[in-house]
Amino acid sequence: PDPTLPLRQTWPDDFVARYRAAGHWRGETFPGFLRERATRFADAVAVVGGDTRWTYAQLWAEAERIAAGLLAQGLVPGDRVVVQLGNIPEFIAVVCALFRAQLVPVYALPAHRLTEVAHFARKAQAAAYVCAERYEAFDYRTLAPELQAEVPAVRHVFVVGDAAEFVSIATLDGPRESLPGDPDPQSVAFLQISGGSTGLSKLIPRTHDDYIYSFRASNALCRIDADSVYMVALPAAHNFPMSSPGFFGALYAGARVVLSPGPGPDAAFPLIAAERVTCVGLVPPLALLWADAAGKTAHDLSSLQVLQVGGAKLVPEAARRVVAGLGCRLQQVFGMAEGLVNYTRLDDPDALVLTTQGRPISEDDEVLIVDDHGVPVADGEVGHLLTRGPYTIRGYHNDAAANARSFTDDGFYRTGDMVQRLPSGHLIVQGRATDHINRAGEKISAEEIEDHLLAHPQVFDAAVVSIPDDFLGERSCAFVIPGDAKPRPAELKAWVRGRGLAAFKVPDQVVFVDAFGTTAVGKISRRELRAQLRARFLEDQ
Ligand code: J2J
Repeated sequence: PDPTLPLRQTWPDDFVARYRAAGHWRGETFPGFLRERATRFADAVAVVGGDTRWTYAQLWAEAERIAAGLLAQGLVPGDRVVVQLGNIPEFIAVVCALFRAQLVPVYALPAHRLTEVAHFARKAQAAAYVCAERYEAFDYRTLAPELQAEVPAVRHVFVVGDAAEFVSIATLDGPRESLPGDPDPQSVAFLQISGGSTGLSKLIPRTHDDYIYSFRASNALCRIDADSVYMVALPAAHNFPMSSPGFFGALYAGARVVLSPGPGPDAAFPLIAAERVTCVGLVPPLALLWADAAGKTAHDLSSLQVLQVGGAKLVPEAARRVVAGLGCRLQQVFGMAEGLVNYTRLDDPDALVLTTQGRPISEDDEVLIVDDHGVPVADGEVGHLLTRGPYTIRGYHNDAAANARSFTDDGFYRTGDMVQRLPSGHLIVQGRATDHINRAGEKISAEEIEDHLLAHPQVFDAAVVSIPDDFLGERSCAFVIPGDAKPRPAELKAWVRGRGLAAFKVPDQVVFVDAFGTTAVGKISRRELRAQLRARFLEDQ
């Protein structure tokens, strides 16, 4: 028996009572609402991707088949399952199946590789791994046995496509009587992956009650209803296209979900025209690409009503270009997988939409903006954003050290973001207090990459910093003090890649220095060191 089960989030009783009384938490569960929609919207198209079009009834039938099959294979409710699938309909079917069987998905991105997937599996003590035969030219069936060798808890591997020696998702089946009833709404539905600002990614436990509230409320703010067509253009495992309002919001509303095989205009525009897509979420660099391409395309994009941009800061000038290029309503989204999501409202004045990152979803989202000592700053001043609320976690899964760092004693999550609040409640993101690189919305921990560089025999010391980048917003730059022999930059990049990491974590640039030559007296923090290196580098440009 696993002492961490059943996984529950730990909001204090008085908060639980408050969130219920306010109607935020309604006791809904994933299998509960999906079953209901399968009846209410039985013949409406739920999911479109590749050659597949599933109605709500078909999606639910697929989910039940896979759910029963997973239990027949020996998984038991409560088991964690690492899911690494791209933007394919099976991603949604598998996740719905896991909910139906009371199995707990742990979401990996397609870009993740052995080191990362093994870390998630170990942290979650996952019993199974679900992957695609291949996605974007990578064969995940080569990763699976390596994962099992590193994390023996992973006893099962299930594959979408040609399963080779593993079990195919397509052939799974089992008695429907074996399926459990609906779960406790306050139990953990899945584990999401954190951006990982310090060291390795943490696992984020989200409950049925809290997550469903976040996308139900998002639907109202993004005007998603049964007539909407929501496109997933970013990787579907990201919290943004999953829940803000994301494909779950769309499924909750009885809308249609369209999975774009890639985030660029080439893949997305024909699908927008064919499916009459009404809403899509993008990161800033993509939004700019789309805005430029929209003027030149022959595809009809006139169905688009709302273009959401989030994941990284959209500066006002870029926001203007996006609006001019696409001509639909812009919605800025400032969210985090740990919870709090801010939206500009669709009827906000243009000035707010262009210059702010929106305001919280809920009147019960508590926002504190404090100085370095934890004292609230004066109105309008920039400070650290702390938050607590009906869909913000109170702690990471299985990580006491991170919890001590990332949460205050009274349960506020330290977001690491520096913000300023306007009298209207809208927030402007002004920077951050943690050392990660926000590379076009993908968060990279400086510390994690430094550790991998330091493992190279010819690296004496390394500091990884974010550098402003015209296209990506930020790129990563590794400052390296070489050992006796100086490796080539390409060699160090290949080294990081070879450590089993996602390609987006490979430093974009490597700069060799003789010393970190700090002017400060005595010891300085890594954070100050990174700041000095960044400043020196930018001065030299
Ligand atoms: C500046 N920084 C932003 C924005 C996120 C919706 C939208 C995004 C995410 C997400 C999400 C930003 N301007 N508009 O989960 O549901 C940075 C902040 C934040 C971190 C969280 C959602 N939008 N950010 O990006 O967990 O630094 O979630 O704390 O990946 O991204 O990253 P992540």
